[in-house]
Amino acid sequence: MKRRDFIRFTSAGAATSLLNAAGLLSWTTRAHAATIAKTFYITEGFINQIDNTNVYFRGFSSSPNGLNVPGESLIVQEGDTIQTTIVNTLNTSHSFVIDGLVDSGVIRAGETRILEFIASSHGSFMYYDRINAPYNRLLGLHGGLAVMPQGSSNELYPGSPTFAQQYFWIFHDIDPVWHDEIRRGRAPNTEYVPRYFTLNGLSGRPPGAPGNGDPSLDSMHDPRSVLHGHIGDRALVRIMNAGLASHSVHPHGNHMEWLTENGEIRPDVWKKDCLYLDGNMGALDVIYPFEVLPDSWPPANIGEYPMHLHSEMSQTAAGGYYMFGAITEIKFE
Ligand SMILES: [Cu+2]
Repeated sequence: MKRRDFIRFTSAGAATSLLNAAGLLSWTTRAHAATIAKTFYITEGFINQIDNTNVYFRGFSSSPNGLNVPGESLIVQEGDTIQTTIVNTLNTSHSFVIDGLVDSGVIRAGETRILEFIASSHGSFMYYDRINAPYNRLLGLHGGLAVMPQGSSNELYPGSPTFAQQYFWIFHDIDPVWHDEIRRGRAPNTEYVPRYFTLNGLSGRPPGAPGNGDPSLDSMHDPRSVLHGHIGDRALVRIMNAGLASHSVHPHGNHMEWLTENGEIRPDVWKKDCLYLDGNMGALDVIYPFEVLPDSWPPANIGEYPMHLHSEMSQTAAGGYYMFGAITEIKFE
């Protein structure tokens, strides 16, 4: 019997164990399975938006006093045992679900539940709360899980095109009226009107705006979201949609290699400029290849390009603040 590793993601150590100095998700293969331990605290709070509205959220947070929306991204290897401890600090019932891998059932108010399950298949997954669906997920109870194929450090699935680095792009859209109704324990009875659009929990803060350049506020400077690399630093992007709005995802500079759609491997890998992302838990896996820009003359191999969504609404906040939506940057260094 081979030695079994036990890896604990603590609240303080989690970010550093997953993100290197540049903010990239790092990964090295292990010859044998490990047990991965992670504690999530279900917490609540208000997040101040650019128009000064305080919007209520709940999250799978890495500390009892924090509020992480989305929850911290996890990366494990196929065959690993994942031991998640869910501490429900709220006075409402919640759950922790990864379709195909684990379903906690109801975790009651104040309850702590330890779940142990095997990461039995590789791919990109959303963990989320399915109680009162989709409301608790919309309030922020969601996050990303990457399961690497066994023994592989550079493939999405065995035989897939290879990559050199990987990211999560978790999109979300927020109707503050719905959030407030759910906070009061009621089911929303108004039409869904998303007012804020986020990428990994943040929106763009264009030059001159409060928070511009602050990586904790500005999605255009958040190292979890900004793709950066040199020519050849092929970037796997695990795209998921926690919100209800569908999107057209458009990174400029290069086309994307389209590997999966809603968990299904594409029969052929196409290169696409824009990709449709379904609302309500749509998912895509793509590789942004960091190639010399195909249409530039003279050939460009450095520069900065946006990733935005091709519906104008998604690029706004509060019904009008343009460039305060779901956007980030791609940096050829
Ligand atoms: Cu575009």
